[in-house]
Amino acid sequence: MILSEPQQSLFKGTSVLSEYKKNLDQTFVWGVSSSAYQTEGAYNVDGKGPSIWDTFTNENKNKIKDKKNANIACDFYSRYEDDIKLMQALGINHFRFSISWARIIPNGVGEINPAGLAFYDRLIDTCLKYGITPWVTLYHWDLPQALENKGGWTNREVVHWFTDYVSVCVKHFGDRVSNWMVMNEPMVFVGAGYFLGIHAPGKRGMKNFLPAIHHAVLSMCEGARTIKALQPNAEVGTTFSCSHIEPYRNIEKDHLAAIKVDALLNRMFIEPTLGMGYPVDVLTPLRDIHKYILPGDEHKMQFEFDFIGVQNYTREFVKHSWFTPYLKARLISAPSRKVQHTLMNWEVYPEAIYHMIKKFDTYPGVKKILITENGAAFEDKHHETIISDHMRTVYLQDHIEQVLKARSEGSKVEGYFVWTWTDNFEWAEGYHPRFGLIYTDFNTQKRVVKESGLWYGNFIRG
Ligand code: GCO
Repeated sequence: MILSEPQQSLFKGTSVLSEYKKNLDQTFVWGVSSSAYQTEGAYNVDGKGPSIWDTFTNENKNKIKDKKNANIACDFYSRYEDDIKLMQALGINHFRFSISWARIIPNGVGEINPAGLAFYDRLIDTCLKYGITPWVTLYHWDLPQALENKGGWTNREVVHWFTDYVSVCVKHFGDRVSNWMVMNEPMVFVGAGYFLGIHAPGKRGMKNFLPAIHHAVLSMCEGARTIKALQPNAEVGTTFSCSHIEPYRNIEKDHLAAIKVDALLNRMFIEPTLGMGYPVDVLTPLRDIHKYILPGDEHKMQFEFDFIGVQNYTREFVKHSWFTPYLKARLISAPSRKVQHTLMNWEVYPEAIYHMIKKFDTYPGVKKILITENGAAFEDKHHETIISDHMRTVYLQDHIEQVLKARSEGSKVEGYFVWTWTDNFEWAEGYHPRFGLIYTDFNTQKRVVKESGLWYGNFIRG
């Protein structure tokens, strides 16, 4: 897509950013991210089995803010080719998407669905045809419902179910896919799905949370080993959510609360994989996780990932709170602090991503970092020919600047993916918060490039 002169000048970005970009080598990866459940739709066609998100959204309508589901979502299942063509037109060469386990193996274990494999064959082949490198996430939260009926992530058997599924994918797609991410944000799907009950499958409490954490860690590492065994040259990563954490007041109680929240949100999943064990020394209420660790697990729960995906959006302030069970800590929201925030009520604080890169960079076992998600939900303004989303453009510019600053100081960050390509289904928040570079009209499925999309494409192309 070619921009007119006035459009180009709109999108210059900061001069610091341009300087960083100029000095960057060609190998830095610029891409966009998405996930299967949030975009594909086609929830029950061509032999796909139901996932926990199909059940959660269709059976518990009150769990989702606008009572919607992703049965259709962006209809990416039929529109993928147009979306990829548009990606190419903007100059985006790297696309991160996920595979739906229940499309490949409808019951989670056993029989494989050829139509499911065929869909991802078409998708991957189309990416390659348009010069776009696929980055594939194997698990972005949509567990087959049949496996949830047997306990889901709380059942240790899930490790075998998962590695079997991973091996089907790698055997089938490994000739064309060389960048894999085993999981997306385990803390979020385990915390929100098996402790707070606000995401699928809606389970709560320590008795679900602790086994789900441990089985997710085992699956992440055993899944990664499965990929490497079948495809030794593959680049194998996994992704972690994280927020920069600060104490609300400069008092000891808040400092201690911040240490606990940091351990829970930022350290719980990466540290065991690096051989450091769970951070239960500061998270004493989670000590019982040891009940689920069997002899031999110490090795199974470690893996030397080729890269880790860091997913950051904001920072959080933490205050001591007697009333919060277990943690005795609570987050002070951005609106109540009266600071600039997105439609998710997340503070806009670009330095957070810099701090997170530095934090992960100091772990000796981390070989390479990619920012696999960063982006923002803001209100879009519709004009006749263009959708203006200046706030998103500025958000991206400021965050990318921080990423490149960390890199210029020697941090091993080697790529950046915007969350997200098209507006899509934002889990329990429904369709209201739009994160896309591309506007989706959910009635007609028409796509319109937003200003942020034009800027990002222009920026990548230099
Ligand atoms: C996540 C998921 C995405 C979200 C995004 C915005 O990281 O939570 O990967 O699916 O849509 O982060 O909340």
